[in-house]
Amino acid sequence: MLVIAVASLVFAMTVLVADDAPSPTILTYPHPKTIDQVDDYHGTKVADPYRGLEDTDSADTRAWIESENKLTFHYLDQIPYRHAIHERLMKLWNYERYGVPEQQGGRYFYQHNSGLQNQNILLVADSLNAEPRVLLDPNTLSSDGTVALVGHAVSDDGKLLAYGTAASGSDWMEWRVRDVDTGKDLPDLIKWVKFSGASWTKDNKGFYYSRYDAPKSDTALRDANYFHKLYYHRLGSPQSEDKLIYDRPDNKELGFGGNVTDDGHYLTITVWQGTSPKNRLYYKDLTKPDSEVVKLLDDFDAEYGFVDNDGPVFWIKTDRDAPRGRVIAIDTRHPERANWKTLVPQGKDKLEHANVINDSFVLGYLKDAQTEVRIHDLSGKLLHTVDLPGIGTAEGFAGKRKDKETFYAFTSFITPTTIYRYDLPAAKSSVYRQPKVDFDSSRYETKQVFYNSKDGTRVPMFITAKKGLKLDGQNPVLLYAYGGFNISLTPAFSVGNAVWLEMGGVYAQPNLRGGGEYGEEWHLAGTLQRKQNVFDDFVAAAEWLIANKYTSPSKLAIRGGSNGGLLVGACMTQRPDLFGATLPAVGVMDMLRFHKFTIGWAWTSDYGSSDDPEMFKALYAYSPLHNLKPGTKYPPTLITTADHDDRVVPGHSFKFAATLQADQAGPAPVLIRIETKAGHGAGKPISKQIEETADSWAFVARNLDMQVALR
Ligand code: X98
Repeated sequence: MLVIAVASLVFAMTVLVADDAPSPTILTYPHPKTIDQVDDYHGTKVADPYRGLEDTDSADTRAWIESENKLTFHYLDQIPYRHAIHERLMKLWNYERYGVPEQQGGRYFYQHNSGLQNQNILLVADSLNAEPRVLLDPNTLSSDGTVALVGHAVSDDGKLLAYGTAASGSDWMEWRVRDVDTGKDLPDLIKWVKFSGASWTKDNKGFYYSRYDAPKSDTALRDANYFHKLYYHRLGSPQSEDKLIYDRPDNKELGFGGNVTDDGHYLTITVWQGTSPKNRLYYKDLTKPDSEVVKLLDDFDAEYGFVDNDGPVFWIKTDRDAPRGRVIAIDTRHPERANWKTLVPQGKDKLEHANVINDSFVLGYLKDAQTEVRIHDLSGKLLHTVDLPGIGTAEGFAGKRKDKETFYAFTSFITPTTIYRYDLPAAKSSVYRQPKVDFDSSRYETKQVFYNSKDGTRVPMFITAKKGLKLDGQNPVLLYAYGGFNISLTPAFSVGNAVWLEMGGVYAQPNLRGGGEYGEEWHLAGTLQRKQNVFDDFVAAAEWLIANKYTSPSKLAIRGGSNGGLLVGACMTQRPDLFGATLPAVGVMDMLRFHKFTIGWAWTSDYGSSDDPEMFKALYAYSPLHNLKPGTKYPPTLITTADHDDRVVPGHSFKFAATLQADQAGPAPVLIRIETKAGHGAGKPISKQIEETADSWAFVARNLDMQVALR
């Protein structure tokens, strides 16, 4: 039975769908070629029959991708309310959005989207309230919106824009330079940039950036990235003449980020080894021609984030002896540890962000995963706390020491991102840009609960649902988390989640160990041999939601992307009974081989590596690919990935999908949706985001047996 009722209100269409589609049929899956690949890990033999799927360009893999997509889209096409979900997503997404303004040379630069533009455009205004003009519209760079603006840097005088674009979602970028007055590009072109921004010298004659050597083969989307190099590009010269500033031919894993200090005196060089938050900090005196690189902090013993400098005194945000962070001063003339001064000591909240504006420290903290911003004077004394518009996430707060204003974006699960201007001398926020979204946030509320994980650790979880929710164990719940890499998951509005709420769903977001919400101890508690804690925290969140009558296993969906895709993969293999649907997106599924592709080696600080016998045991125990068991009834699963994902190569999802399809003993569908001309997620065109979200929600709704009622 299909009932479609159109309400009389002009803009509100109600689509009620009682889905009594035929009882599930077992799907017939494509059979990819298998080989007798067996690897020996420290004496343990591990088969990898679908190894061929790692070669995403082979004819066999291409044929398999085509068959899988055909099956997936055939399944999705039959879900009656998929189209209505798509329509509602389109309608809700269609609102004017602004980014956080950045002021350079008196001009204001910010991103803007009129609603459904595939890519945000970059606007410039000659003063705060002047009419802006388009400086760069990435939508003109491709016919299908697959070229994105992924980085930019404006020169201090506001006259030049260095900008990086990426095609089809790849991490590889090309950088160009645009004249802000004329809106025309200069001839400069820089290729093979990855994991880099750009930082202008104060004479506006060039900028620092980092890159790799041009790949020698046509497998640039899979090959490991080593030997990062820091360069200076002088405007008007070809890339071949760029000056190599720093590289380390003796250590292929070191990476470099160059940044010119606001006073123009120094180039700071942040040295990283993978995604570990620990870094080295070097600098170079730019006032002296060909000055040497000084190794200020060279121990990789903690995070050292350069904040600003007062002449030779560097202000640094560090977690050295302060896992939740503090601000220190290091006099570069006497840099010995004994001379360091603590300006803002560690407190009970996690210090996430530090900047110097209006001769004061603007410090962003996380208090149980919610933002608090405090202003301290330059001696470290607390002056006041910024009055934020609510409980949620506030990000931005960029500026220079003498600036009197800064801007920030405020968002929560039910508050679309609003841009505020903060007047520092007056200590006052005012709305700069307020979006108008066709979403009635007054019908919903967010609660934060705390639950105990398997080992008794107290874990926070945000739950957003309609007001007056009945706790009868029957609510469809979408449980989403990340749990790794020191990344904090804080409240944010998303159109996809808003539509999920409108569909009658509950959205739950726990802050698992491995994240950065409570500092480095919390992060480390979810790494290496302790990674199982992350999965235990997620499973405990699911069990809490069930025990507290929010939902039941057949009504509970889990979703996560990237490291969160691993989370979903590990949890569904460990507890196939606990979930009604699973959505692992762009996940790391082969924990024995992830380090062999692109930047995968960089994640060994969180994961360890199968090259190490002890870590092999730990990884093999939870690796999603290696813990699928034939004859198991797995929950309905929609795996998503994309052909140009060079962060987590799609081979992970391909091998996981093929194995899961082969091992599935139950009637639930196991599908893989492979997006084309797309990557890990950054820069994905809105049209593709809408299609993918509609397909995911339709799949979940169908499998949780939801009565979809959309406004
Ligand atoms: C990354 O792999 C981030 C990739 N990456 C960057 C940038 N710098 C890096 C430095 C070292 C290692 C990786 C770096 O993007 C970068 C710097 C400046 C400007 C732009 C980029 N991440 C992990 C990831 O994607 C966790 C989040 C970031 N994973 C995928 C971990 C497992 C799955």
